[in-house]
Amino acid sequence: EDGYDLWLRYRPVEGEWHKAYDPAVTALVVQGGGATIAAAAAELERGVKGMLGHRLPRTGSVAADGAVVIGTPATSPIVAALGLPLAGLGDEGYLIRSVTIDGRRATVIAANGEKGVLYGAFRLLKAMQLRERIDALDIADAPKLKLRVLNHWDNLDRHVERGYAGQSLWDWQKLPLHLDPRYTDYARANASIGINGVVLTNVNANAEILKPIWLEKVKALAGAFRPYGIRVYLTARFSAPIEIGGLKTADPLDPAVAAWWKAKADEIYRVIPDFGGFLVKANSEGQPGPNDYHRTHADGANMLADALAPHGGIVMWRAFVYAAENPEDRAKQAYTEFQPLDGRFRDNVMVQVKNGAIDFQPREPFHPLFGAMPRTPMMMEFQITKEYLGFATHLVYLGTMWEEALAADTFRPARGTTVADVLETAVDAAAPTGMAGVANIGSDRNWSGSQFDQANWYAYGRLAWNPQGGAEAIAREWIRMTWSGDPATVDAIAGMMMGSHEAVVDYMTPLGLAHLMATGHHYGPGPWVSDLARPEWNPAYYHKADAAGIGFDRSRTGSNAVAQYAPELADRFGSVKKVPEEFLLWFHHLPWDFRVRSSGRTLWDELVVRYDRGVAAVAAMQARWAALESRVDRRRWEEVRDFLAIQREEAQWWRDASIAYFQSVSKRPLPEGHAAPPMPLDHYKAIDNRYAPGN
Ligand code: BDP
Repeated sequence: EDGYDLWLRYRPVEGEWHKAYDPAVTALVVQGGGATIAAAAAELERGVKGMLGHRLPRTGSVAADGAVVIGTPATSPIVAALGLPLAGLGDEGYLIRSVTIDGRRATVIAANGEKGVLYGAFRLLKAMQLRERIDALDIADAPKLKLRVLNHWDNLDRHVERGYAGQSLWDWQKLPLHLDPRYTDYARANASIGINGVVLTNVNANAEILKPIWLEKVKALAGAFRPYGIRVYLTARFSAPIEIGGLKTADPLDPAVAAWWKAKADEIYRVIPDFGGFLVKANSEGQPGPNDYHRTHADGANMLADALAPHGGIVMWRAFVYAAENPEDRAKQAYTEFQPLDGRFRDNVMVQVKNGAIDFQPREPFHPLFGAMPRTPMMMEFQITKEYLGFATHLVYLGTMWEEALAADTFRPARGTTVADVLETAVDAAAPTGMAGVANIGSDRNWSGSQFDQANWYAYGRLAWNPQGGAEAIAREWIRMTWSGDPATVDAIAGMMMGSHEAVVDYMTPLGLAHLMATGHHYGPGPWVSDLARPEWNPAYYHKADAAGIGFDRSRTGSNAVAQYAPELADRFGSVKKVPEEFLLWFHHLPWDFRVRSSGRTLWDELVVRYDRGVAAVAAMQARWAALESRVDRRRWEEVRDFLAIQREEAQWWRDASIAYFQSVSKRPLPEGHAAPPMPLDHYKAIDNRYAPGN
């Protein structure tokens, strides 16, 4: 096994489960329906063949015990006649029930729409993958968010920005005439976790994609994904009217510009009638945008929204902005620019906000925009690809990190309103809700660059479906489908995964530090970097370490970024006594001798202890994995073993380099029992990139 099958391995079940499942899945009853119901049927056939070894004959009616009946009341008279309670399930939810039809035992997968049937089919297969009983089923489920989207940062030359899993899956050269079968497997995997939209192109956009020749290729991909309930979206380069439209300006208030986009949208929808819409990165990191014409983000987003609205499309407008003119505290800019625009966006605009206010760091407090724009549909943006978390070779399960962000209390409008609640609560009944995840998928056989990064794709999809879903439960179901159902193995792997995020935080950015990565590739440590052109590109800007202490003062006496949170949180984060320890240095600049509450150690000693704790946690993962040698298949086991060895070396590198640097500033001795870095600081400074892929 090389990991290609992801969590959809459908390996044979053990004898006793064979006995239990066989009589419950003897035939498949499909009455009518379109391509999505056909995809559901094909998946059930595939899964049953794999797990039980038998074909699933199609029958027109329930003729014997064990039929699986799938459909909507509109496509299937049998489903309609059952009068099932589908009312609360929306377009995408499903109901799976053990029923009796004409005196025969049957299982029905019913939904209001075909997508729900497909999701239900994957759920029934999952029940078998997890060895749940399937003879007395009564499962009803529906997604809590409407848009569950992957953002591919894929360039048209197939290079993936911040991608560590090979090239882009989209083989533009062979499209539209050749459809790689991987497109279907990709769509199956996405549908199995409820993802219903994919942005094909990089946020650092190229206007070319909007030309007719490319749209034909996009259409072919859309056709491959459509049966799986997935819509395609594109990134829109704001200056496209100039670059490919021959206009002199891209000013959103210029009628010729608006007309160009309207015509472009009309053209796209003629080619792809169910096109999802645009994702836009504007006035950020050199990207063009409305500010170039002294217009607001709302002016820009609304102009595009008006072009898409007649076709039902939406604009996902990113709030990831920071400019050279605001060097005081980069963390404040998005809120400062966007919060006053609340209520100024069209109904089909979503503001897409990263989980934290800086940039996908190993740990950040939640972004203060969540809860602060109650009249604006707000979309979460997580990064599945591990740009700042050791790329694909470090085993880091992101489920716990995302759970922490989603469970954070915004105190807006009142205590108890979590980030997940903000995402789930539509601003009005018709308004969109959603989540975006920056994909970690590429052309590698294992899709995500490592076996364990598949878990992050999986967990993202599950949390987009239900932002309240628990990271541990998600990890455990992924393990059972991906590795083994043996309880001891599941426990061991779950233990590794559940502690893995805390480990990377410890060995890279403990106690609320952030952005200490070396320039460009964001891989190894570079806390000493302080000579880049813009202040906020430098790690030194973020840690502010000097002889007196370390940390970024965002309290009232500092940048006052705390004031962007609800008053209760501003008070909590702003107080050295009350701030959660994991965010200590995110919000405060403190003396090296500051006493850390939980341990009573000095800040300096605590930092060293945490760096070492991180390295030790990686060593513990290695030991756990070594013990599983006979429990999982060889090839995947070896790959993980090797990657853990890389991670161990690099955790040590992070620890040694960071301590060497901070010690050169703090001038303090290492606490007892903690070894000095083996090499002088200059050695670590000279390691420039360890062959890390760049941008
Ligand atoms: C940063 C990445 C950069 C992205 C940017 C973004 O380094 O490659 O283009 O985020 O999200 O983290 O737009």
